[in-house]
Amino acid sequence: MKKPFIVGITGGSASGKTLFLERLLSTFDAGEVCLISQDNYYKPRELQPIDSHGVHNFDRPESIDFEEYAADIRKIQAGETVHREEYTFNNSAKTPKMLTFNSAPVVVVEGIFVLYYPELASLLDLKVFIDAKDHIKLKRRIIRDKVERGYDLDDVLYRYEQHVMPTYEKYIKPFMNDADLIVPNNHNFDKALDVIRAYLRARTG
Ligand code: UZR
Ligand code: MG
Repeated sequence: MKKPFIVGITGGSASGKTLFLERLLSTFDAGEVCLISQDNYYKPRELQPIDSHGVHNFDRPESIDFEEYAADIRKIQAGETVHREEYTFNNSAKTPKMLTFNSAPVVVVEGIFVLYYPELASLLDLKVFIDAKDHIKLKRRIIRDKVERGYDLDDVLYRYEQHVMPTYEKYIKPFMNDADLIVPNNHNFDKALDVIRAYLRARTG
């Protein structure tokens, strides 16, 4: 098998990374693409940094076990299969699934810090940055955190102001300059998705 082609997708929280990937991956067969998300490499809650108000901060680069993440990406790049327990966010009632990542011609690496860590960024053959305006990200984040992650509004706003925004400014946005492609996602990303899909399609043949 040819060496997998590795695409990194980053952008601020709630910029639309996951939706972009759902749309992208839905047009490929399971064996053609492998998605390995940074979400599944959060360190356990008890190891998360605590801010000055005693609140866990999940938006620090050290919140992620990037060494394990990079090691697993390298394994997939070498054609191996990787197993990893799903990360269930705030939802302790949810039993984590065991995830299996099979190597594939196209491997997608997604998360807020994939360009920040040189160990991760250096593995990427194509770097995509999804960019949305701050008020749009906040709106999406309020809705998502309520529906999918079970946080209440005060909690969402506190984290957004105290953790998410400072992280975006310091650890995410500066790396926009390192991206090969920037996809604006304030309204929709349909054309950019078509272009990226066709480019990756050519790499699965
Ligand atoms: P995306 N996150 C949680 O909400 N709960 C956790 O247990 C772990 C992480 C959030 C994290 C970050 N911050 O902003 C976001 N907080 O997940 C990254 N608080 O995910 O890129 O899909 O928005
Ligand atoms: Mg996401």
